[in-house]
Amino acid sequence: MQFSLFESPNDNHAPYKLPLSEGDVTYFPNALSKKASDTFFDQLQAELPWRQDTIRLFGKHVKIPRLQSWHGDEECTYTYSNLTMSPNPWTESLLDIKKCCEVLCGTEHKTKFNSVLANWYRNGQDSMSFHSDDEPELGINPVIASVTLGEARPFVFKHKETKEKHTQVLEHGSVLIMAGSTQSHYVHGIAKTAKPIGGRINLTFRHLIQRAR
Ligand SMILES: O=C(O)CCC(=O)C(=O)O
Ligand SMILES: [Mn+2]
Repeated sequence: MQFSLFESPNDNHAPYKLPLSEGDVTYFPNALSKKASDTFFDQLQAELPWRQDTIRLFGKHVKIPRLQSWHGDEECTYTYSNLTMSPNPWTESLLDIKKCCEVLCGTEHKTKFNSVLANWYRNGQDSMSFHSDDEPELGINPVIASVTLGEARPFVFKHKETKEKHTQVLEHGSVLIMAGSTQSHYVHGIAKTAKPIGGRINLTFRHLIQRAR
């Protein structure tokens, strides 16, 4: 790695907790330097084996509105929406970013990640519908680190019962850490937009728990 991963800290870069009534979400703007973020965006776009998967929704087969690539340790097979993904191997860029997220999680959450879902939103028509990251493999109260590279997009939390909403624009080089009971109480998603916008890559680092065989 020939560049600094972290910006030198200043007031604009200070992390803050989102004002959610439940759960625990911390936003780190500019967690990665501009140069590192630009480089990672280009590398990941070129290197990852991106695919547009099909899921079953209300009995129908539909293409998901984005490209994705699942990576992780050998044993990290992941299933969501009836889609089972075997892990692609780690790349050097993914390992560098993983290390950075583990440092950010350091003092408070002490998490080591063993897998990552990469999503490539090619334009404003690509999106992710409301969901929680609450698959059984993630365990109770998972810590998930979400890295944004490229176009900034609004990320919306919606409380499952009160319907309270909170929007955080996720900027280039930012990391959002979701922890505690966040997934139990909220769904989250990225809406489509008619605005002509550029591409965005999002990486969600996770720790999958291996079931006893
Ligand atoms: O693109 C994002 O910011 C959200 C991604 C996400 O929620 C997921 O991968 O589960
Ligand atoms: Mn999610």
